[in-house]
Amino acid sequence: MRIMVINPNTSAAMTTLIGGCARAVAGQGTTVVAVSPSMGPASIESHYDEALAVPGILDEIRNGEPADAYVLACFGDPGLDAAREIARGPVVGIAEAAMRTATYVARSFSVVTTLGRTTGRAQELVDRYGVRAYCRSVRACEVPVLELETDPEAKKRILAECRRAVEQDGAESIVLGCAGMADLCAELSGELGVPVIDGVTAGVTIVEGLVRLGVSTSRVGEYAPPPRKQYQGALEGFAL
Ligand code: 5HY
Repeated sequence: MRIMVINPNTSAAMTTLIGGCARAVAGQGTTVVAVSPSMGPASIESHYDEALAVPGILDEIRNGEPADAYVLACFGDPGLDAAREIARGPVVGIAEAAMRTATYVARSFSVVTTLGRTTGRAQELVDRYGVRAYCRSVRACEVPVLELETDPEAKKRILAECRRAVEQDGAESIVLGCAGMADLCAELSGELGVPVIDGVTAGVTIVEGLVRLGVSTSRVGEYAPPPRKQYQGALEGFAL
């Protein structure tokens, strides 16, 4: 099977990191194609960024290489519902994947993400995915997304925030709140002594399972293909 992992921001280095982590967990016979849209924000750290990332995501799904399933590798799960309306196979966002996975291995989790201004979105997703009873807290390490790979203090700051979540908030597991943290799971888990879950790798294993089950997005009701219509201006090419 072929899984498309979409990094919705346009940072090539992050797409490479995400692709490597996704391939490390993909099963035999699974090809992972990690892509980034040709248009969109360099990183997604605000509602504005998130909104502007969605056309690029949808363009990749419509015009990119065909795939059996998709992972949206941005913790805000941007465009998830729209992607499900048009994608041929199942689509999972990394926040949903990581949060739900945490509930299989612990009675509680905390999210540790990048900037504090994105914690409201993470809280919204906790409610949307019905895991409020498990979520102890949403914390931010205040490391900007693109500095995760360049700031020598980044790992230390993420670990410190994870430790506060475990020791002060009672979190029995950690959900990493950025695709750029995907390579830190094992190291953080070893330091903290609790499960640390990243949505990129969780998302790949979930969609692999859905494809193996022969299960995909329902075409009835809310995720039915969108009604045909015209789109003007820069979005003219998005007519289905
Ligand atoms: C992400 N932003 O996973 C999110 C993280 C965040 O560019 N990739 C991004 O802070 O929402």
